[in-house]
Amino acid sequence: MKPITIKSIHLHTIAIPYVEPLRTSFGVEAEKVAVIVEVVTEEGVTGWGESSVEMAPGYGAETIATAQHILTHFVIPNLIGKTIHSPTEVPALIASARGNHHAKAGAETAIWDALAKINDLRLTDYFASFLPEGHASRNKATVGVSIGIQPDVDTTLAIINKRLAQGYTRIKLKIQRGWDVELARGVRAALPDITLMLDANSAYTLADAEHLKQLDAFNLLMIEQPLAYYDIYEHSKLQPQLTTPICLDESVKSVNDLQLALEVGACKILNLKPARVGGYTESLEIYKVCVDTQTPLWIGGMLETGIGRAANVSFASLPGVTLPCDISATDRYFKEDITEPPFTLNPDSTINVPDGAGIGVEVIRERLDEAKALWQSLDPY
Ligand code: OSB
Ligand code: MG
Repeated sequence: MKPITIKSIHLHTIAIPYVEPLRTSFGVEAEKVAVIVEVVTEEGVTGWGESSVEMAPGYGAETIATAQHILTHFVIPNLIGKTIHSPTEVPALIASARGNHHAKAGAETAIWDALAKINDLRLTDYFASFLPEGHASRNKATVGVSIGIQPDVDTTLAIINKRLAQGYTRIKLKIQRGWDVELARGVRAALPDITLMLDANSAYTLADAEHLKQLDAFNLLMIEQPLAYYDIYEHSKLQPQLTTPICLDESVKSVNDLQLALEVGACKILNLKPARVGGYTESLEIYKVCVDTQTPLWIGGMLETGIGRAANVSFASLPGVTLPCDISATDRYFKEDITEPPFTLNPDSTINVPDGAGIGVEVIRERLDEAKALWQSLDPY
């Protein structure tokens, strides 16, 4: 395998208008924002990664400003001039900065991309090379769609029906206090057979257990992150009270968190967002634990641009990812992305892994510049 030597790293803070914002229990943002990481190597290769954070610390603690700060002062200085033989060396190189997983994941992904490109490998095949035999890419990811909080059940049903007609076969609905049991009842009455799940984004406490038990009546695939964003303990008290499987998202930030959660019975399913765990090196460790423990696994999303989406589709195509992922077609998020070609949905609710080396999509410089200009005009801080 050819190594790379890192010559320079450039950050691009961008904003892209959403076609349809996603309202969650923690809020709504009108534009997709992210810090895009561009790694340039001495060999002349450019790698791309996405630090998927939001303007507000509503999902996790990180924001655009923290990602810029941590990358600029504590991550990039530890990478410049380094010769890297394997992307799995990166977490140790940047470990002196604690936490800040979303920020670090952008840099780590860009290095995965650069090393994959210099070795003429698709990212998906590069990931598989770190796994036991039998884990080759399926070349496509099975996906669903995430639907935000709506004003009423009828509006929600209209959106679900639109998504089903487009070919999505797994529907995730965001819920919050006061928008849960009646929603599930209304949707199930109209659509008794669809594959349906709910995501609470930490809207409840353990004191809501009796209330949440009502959701067991609606044949849900899972309920995602009902309790606090940092909690494993109380989820282990809630899971035995529900027949609906709990899926953790926010509170699993490492392979250790997952091992703890499985040992105490806090969840039966994992939503792995590579960004949330610091990138793909840690994601591969989590993947192996899920395979070994036969824990159903899927890849979550943060409404990524094509850069983050391409890497996530590449990972989601691995066979240990057993449930439909939160990775939808480009047109569900944006009129125009900063990459080409767009991701499209196949009739079997899958999205293809791009053909080219690395992330396999091309960053369009003029669109990146436009997205940077939109960020500058927003100036939300
Ligand atoms: O909890 O899964 C989540 C988006 C932003 C922050 C948190 C979440 C989400 C999604 C998006 O559900 C799913 C997607 O990218 O399509
Ligand atoms: Mg979630």
